[in-house]
Amino acid sequence: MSAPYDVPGATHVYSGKVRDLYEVESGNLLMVASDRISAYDHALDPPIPDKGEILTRMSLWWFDQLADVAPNHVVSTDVPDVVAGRAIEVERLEMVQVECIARGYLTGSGLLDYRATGVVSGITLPEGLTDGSKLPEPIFTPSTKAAYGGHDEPISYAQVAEQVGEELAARLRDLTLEVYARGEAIAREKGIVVADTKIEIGLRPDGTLVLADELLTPDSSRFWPADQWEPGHAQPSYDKQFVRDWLTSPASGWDRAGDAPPPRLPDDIVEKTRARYVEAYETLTGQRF
Ligand code: PZK
Repeated sequence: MSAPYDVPGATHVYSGKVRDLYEVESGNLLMVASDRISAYDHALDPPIPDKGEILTRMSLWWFDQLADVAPNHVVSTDVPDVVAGRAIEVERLEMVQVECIARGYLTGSGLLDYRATGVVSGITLPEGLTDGSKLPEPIFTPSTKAAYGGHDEPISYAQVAEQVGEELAARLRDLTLEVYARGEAIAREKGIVVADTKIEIGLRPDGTLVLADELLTPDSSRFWPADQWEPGHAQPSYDKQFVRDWLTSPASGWDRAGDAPPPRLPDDIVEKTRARYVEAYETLTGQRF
């Protein structure tokens, strides 16, 4: 794969759907957030202007907010000009090969598992829950880390313990739930429900757990407007609702079930979506973007 940005002094090593990873001379990594957006499992065109910078600044803000919960991988925001604002130099860690997810609300794959079995990640939930229900308490719902393009499979806590050992499994679960609890409480005060979050955890050589990747952004978490929360149906997405509504409207002419890629987003949908990312950032942090 060719490097998305030509970054002086950095070697491209990996690309995800919306972020790219480079290696720099010190041995550290450079994590670059693009403006790409995905919906319904498709990368969309055009990108959302400033999205990468907004989410980078949001992650940095969260790393600060949660600095007393765990150390993070941030080394420096002094990065080459071509990626200024959208990149962070980070400490290279040994990444945990489990997706660490906490859920405080029931939706998505958790809801599907609940409807089929009453159980999510090995945890039996009470009867009568529906799409968007608040759970009695947040739960740890890990999944496998699929290769690029693959789909993560939910696993139980017992399977995490088999994979990484009892001790590390317990530390991953406890940290994930603490990050979620703190993040949810902070966002709630600002009128944003964080329904769930996926965090990336790495290990230092001495065994310290370190928060990596992005933290509590709308790409890694489900953000819902708190004033519109109403269990019983899919909740509107804080950031992507204009995109989803347009893609599934007759106006787009797109068949979500078909093979064709989604059509190009109209300018007004791009602009309204950008405004939502700005609003999320400003609402959470109290700072102007
Ligand atoms: C690392 N990813 C996923 C994220 C991508 C890929 N601090 C770290 N040390 C070692 N490895 C990683 C990290 C982090 N973060 C993260 N893969 C490896 C990923 C963003 C963009 F292209």
